[in-house]
Amino acid sequence: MALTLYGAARSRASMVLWYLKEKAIPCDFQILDMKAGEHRQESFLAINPFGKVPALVDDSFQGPDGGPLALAESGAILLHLAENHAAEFGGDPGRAAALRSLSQQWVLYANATLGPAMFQAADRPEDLSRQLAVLNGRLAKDTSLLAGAWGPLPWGAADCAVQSYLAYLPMFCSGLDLSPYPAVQASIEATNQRPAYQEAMGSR
Ligand SMILES: N[C@@H](CCC(=O)N[C@@H](CS)C(=O)NCC(=O)O)C(=O)O
Repeated sequence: MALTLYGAARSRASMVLWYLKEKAIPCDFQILDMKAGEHRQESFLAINPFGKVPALVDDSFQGPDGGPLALAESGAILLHLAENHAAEFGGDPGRAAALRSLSQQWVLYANATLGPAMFQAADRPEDLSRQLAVLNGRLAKDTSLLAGAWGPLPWGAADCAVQSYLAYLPMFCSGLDLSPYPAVQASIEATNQRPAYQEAMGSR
């Protein structure tokens, strides 16, 4: 079984790399030189025709062409790893199905709702403020987004996706006052202290 992750400097591949390191999943990390256009070369377009990173090749699964499974989109890659390499959704089938669905919800929320609100914060600051207020309430109750009736849960794909974006807040929205959201601030500080996060950020 071999996994290859394709990424680039300061790209969304860092999110996936962080997950792999937290879960100690072995993976070969290939850094593409985007300035030199390596993401537009035939060899990479065969893996992701959109020419974007991250992309993952997982030879423990067969893709539709009969070769190793090639996956694009950071969220899809995270959920694939959570399901098939980190066994995040094991145990009782009902609980596993709910955990899987909620993880999908948080990963899609991070990529489709939180990320865009951060990038559009200058034009629509109220959207980001509303989201941060909700996240602050959630994170004040528990640092794990899926915790609750199921008791304490290990850090997982849902946390990885949301915390990755939150950790970028001070950089992407440098003028934003985070003091109304102390639990979000604490989450960002905790992310920055995690050895696997530091390692992932250092090797991108
Ligand atoms: N929604 C995609 C976005 C992928 C994406 O836009 N990646 C950027 C780097 S962060 C990229 O490869 N850009 C190169 C290009 O668009 O040419 C994901 O989450 O993986």
